[in-house]
Parts: sequence; structure tokens; C-alpha cells
Amino acid sequence: MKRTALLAILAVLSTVALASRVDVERVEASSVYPPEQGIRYDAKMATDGKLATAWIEGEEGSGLGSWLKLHAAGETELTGVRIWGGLWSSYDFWTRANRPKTLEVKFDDGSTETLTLQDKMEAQNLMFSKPRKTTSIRIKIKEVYSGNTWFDTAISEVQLLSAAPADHHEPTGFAFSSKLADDGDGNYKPENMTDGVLDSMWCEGSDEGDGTGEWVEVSFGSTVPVKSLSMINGVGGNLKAWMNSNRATKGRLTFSDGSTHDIDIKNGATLQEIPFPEKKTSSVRLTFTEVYKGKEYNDLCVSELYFR
Ligand SMILES: [Ca+2]
Ligand SMILES: [Ca+2]
Repeated sequence: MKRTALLAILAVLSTVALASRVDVERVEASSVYPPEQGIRYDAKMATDGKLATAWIEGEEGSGLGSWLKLHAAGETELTGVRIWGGLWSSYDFWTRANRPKTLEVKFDDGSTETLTLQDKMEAQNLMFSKPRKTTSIRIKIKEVYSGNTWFDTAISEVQLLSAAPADHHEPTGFAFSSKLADDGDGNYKPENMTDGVLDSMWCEGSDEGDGTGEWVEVSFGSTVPVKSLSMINGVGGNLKAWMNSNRATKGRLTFSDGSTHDIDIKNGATLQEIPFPEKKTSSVRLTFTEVYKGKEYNDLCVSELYFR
């Protein structure tokens, strides 16, 4: 992660698709690329919540016909899948390996749908033509976008989507004091804090500061009761990366009526829940008021952030 200058971005609002994630109980694959230099490409790497790990098929050639099969705990009404196609460990690696282009999705009842991905290093929501009651889905690679170095096809992460309400207040928009500019490792958008992925995050982008005084704000589109904040403080998914970047140790919540509540934030790498007195609000701003410095990068990052 490089320090990159960023001109003032005071507020950005974006809309987020309403969908909740369904837990994947287990995943299997038609084939797996053999481990290299201690790095494994097993099927489960596509559902481990990390973009730095990926399933790679182990067939000859580009792996057309290879598949991943994701099993939920029980029959669920699925509306689509969210896919991070290709190797996401860096932008360079993403260009080198094949990315899936056309996928055939097969449900328990044997019916299928064909879904098409764009050739972009973006998480893509591929929605089914109608909700599908199923326990598992098999995702078969039918066509690929060719990498410039390696001719095997990778999927870094897949999530199952349902129309059921999420267990947290779904954000309808985000605002922030600053944002680190995109670099060779990816982007630092605030949406990364609610994607269910450990190693994607928002990072502040101030040139000199350690993140003290920086803030992120979540809006809910209507007034909702909130009483706890769950977060992964810092860069998640990798302890070395977590130690290298700044983490928050104190914060201030500001609600839509202007009232505030101060919180302590644990300097820990795992998901923490911070309860606070219930408040009805249409937005919450989290201002970081004390920061613990990382070993290498002077950027404050938050990997996941949810209000309930
Ligand atoms: Ca992964
Ligand atoms: Ca994330």
C-alpha cells in the first residue's frame, strides 16, 4: 500500500444493492491447481472471505468446463451471486491470470442460468432471472478472458445472495473525510467496509496525519434504532498487514440530530462489537479521536463496519 496524495474528497454518496449474504457451509471443485511455494488454490479459497486467496482450476488449458459447487446449510431462496473473478492479490496478478467471462449456474432442480461477467477488477453482482430455491449451486466456467501470463482461470471470492433482510442496517450511502487513492493493491472505497471481505477496506488519505480527526459516515435512508457497532479495526485478513497499518483506539459517534457518544475501540485484528445506548438516527458518523500507529504505513484503515 503506497502513500498517495489525494485532493480533498469531502463527501461521496453511492447506492448499494440491497441483498444479504448467505453463509456457505462447504465448497467443492472439479479440479484444483497444485500448490506452489506453499500457496494453495483449493476450492475453499473462493469462500474464505479474503481477496488475497483464490481457487484456480487445475485442468489443461484455460479450464473451460471446470466448476465450483457452493453448498448452503439448507434450502435457501437465492437471488444471485457476487463474484470477484480472477486473481485479486494485486492488479498485476489480476491481469496475468484468466478471468471467468461466461458462467453456467446450475441449481438443485437441474435448471441452469448463464451469467456474464465484465472484464473489470470489480466485485460483480450477477443476479438470477428469478429467485431460486436451492441448497447448492454449481458454477461452471464456459468462457474466459485470457490472462497475459498464466492460462489458468481463477476466482478469488464468491458470495451467495438472498433477498432476505440483512442482520444489520444496510447502508444506503457513505461519506468520508478523505480516502487513500487506488494503487497496485486495489481501492480503498468505503463500500469495502460492508462487503463481508476481510482484506478489503476503507483507508483515510490524509498526507501527513495518522488518521486522528478523520471520519466515515454511514446513512441508512430512513430513521432506524441503532445500539451497536461491529467492526474490524485496521487491515483485516492478514496479521502482518494489520500490524503495518494504523488502527483506531478511540472514536466519537455523531448521530443525525447532532448528539454524540464516545467509544473505546479495541486495538485488535478480529471482529469486535461495541454496544452503546440505543439511538434513533438516519446516519452515524464515526470520527477517530485516537490512533495507534502501524509499523510501516501511516494510514488508518477499517476493513468491516456494521451498525445494528
Ligand atoms: Ca478468497
Ligand atoms: Ca471489507
